[in-house]
Amino acid sequence: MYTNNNGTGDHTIVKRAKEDRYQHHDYYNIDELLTEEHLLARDAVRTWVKQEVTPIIEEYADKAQCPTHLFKGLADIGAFGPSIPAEYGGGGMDEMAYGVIMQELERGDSGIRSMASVQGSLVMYPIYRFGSEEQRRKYLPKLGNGEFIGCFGLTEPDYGSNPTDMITNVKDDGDAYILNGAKMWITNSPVADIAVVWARDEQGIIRGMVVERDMKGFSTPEIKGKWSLRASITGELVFEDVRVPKANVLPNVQGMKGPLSCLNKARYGIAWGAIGAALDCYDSALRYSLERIQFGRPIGQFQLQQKKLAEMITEITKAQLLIWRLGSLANVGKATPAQISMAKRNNVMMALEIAREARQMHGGMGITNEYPVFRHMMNLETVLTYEGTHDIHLLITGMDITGLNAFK
Ligand code: TGC
Ligand code: FAD
Repeated sequence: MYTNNNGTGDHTIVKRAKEDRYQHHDYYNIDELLTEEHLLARDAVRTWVKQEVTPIIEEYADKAQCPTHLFKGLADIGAFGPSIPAEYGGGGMDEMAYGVIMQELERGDSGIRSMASVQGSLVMYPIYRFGSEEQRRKYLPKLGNGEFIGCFGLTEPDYGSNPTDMITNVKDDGDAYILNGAKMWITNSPVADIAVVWARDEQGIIRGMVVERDMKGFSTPEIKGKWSLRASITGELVFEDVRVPKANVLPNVQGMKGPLSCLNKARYGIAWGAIGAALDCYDSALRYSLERIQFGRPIGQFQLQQKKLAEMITEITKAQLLIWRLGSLANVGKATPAQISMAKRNNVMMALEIAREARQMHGGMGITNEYPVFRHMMNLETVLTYEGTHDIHLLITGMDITGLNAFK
């Protein structure tokens, strides 16, 4: 319920259902660069978001609850591992299809996109890429159809931007490893059935392993009090002498290139996803500017408001072109980690700045949950930080162009 704000002086209370009036915006005809398959995938996810996410997301964000019932729906629309082969529970599509799906999900909410990017890029992908055939057959179909929820444990309380120095460790114990340590800020951990965990062995080598929910000594306390990504559940992973069978260790990778390769996939998806959040903020601001009357005319008629809208669509279009090119490179296996960093950094900051401008354009209404912009803005503060902070991605670009490491 809200007070009519159309400037007519009619202050009757009208009911506004959580109707999703989002319209397609494609200023540079970028759809012409996508295939029929990409457009079908995108439109199917957009329809699902309008039906399943928009009507409930404000309430879940308000209560800081995760809509866990959506995991099954995400599986049904093919959001888990879109580019993993279908025989292993993925969608068998290309990287561009994966991207447009992430964009549409984040148009709904960054937390919903997070559910899908963790499951697909950070859990299914490492098992597919680095796992044994037995591990692939055991876990991937169940992750793909939403029967299992997964999480990814890299960050530790004292090692965020610098996971290479992690202290979580395993010790050899015959046919198992004994795992000790803790991971922090782990998306989905309190509801996860399995966790892909990265830990240091006795030789100092980083190894990946699948830890299952019922393993003794393994717990996943929830982290509460987040003002951002409120519809996404976040927790810790605590390991107290957890006996992990050696059969659960991913055999085909050692060292930091294991987890960092997974991050390439997820960062790529985030670079697409951020455009979705930006588009939703732009869409809402554009519509509001045409409906909101001040000084006897729609605020969209004032030059200052037009400047904001014109700059928003310009920045969105530049981000779309950047990601389309990155998607083309990813499809042929040529997208470099540094190129992915550039896109993640650029597109997330672009989206955050658009969310902040859109909030201003909505005036006081912009701080309420009548409109999606403040929720997107709060979410994007996390997106700017996770999967490598804004500054870390700048340093990755800096190192790539100079050859000099400014991290340490
Ligand atoms: P460095 O010495 O440069 O490299 C160590 C080894 O890793 C290789 N490598 C990569 N391999 C694949 N992809 C990449 N992007 C890679 N970057 C490095 C490298 O070639 C080397 O291999 P080898 O064989 O020679 O050993 O590593 P460093 O210790 O200097 O660290 C580099 C740095 C700072 C860039 C890296 O640590 C980093 O990216 N830090 C940021 C941490 C981060 O992004 N954490 C994300 C946690 S997961 C998360 O946030 C999920 S949120 C999910 C959601 O809800 O959506
Ligand atoms: P820090 O590394 O302590 O950084 C603090 C500040 O210092 C930042 O501004 C950073 O840019 C800056 N800084 C650090 N090093 C340098 C440097 N060398 N030069 C210049 N500046 C520097 N992790 C997972 O493993 N799995 C998950 O599923 C996951 N989900 C997350 C969900 C949420 C909601 C959040 C908030 C985080 C999640 N993370 C996850 C963790 C996330 O990846 C880390 O928060 C992020 O990598 C930053 O680490 P940090 O928070 O420890 O910050």
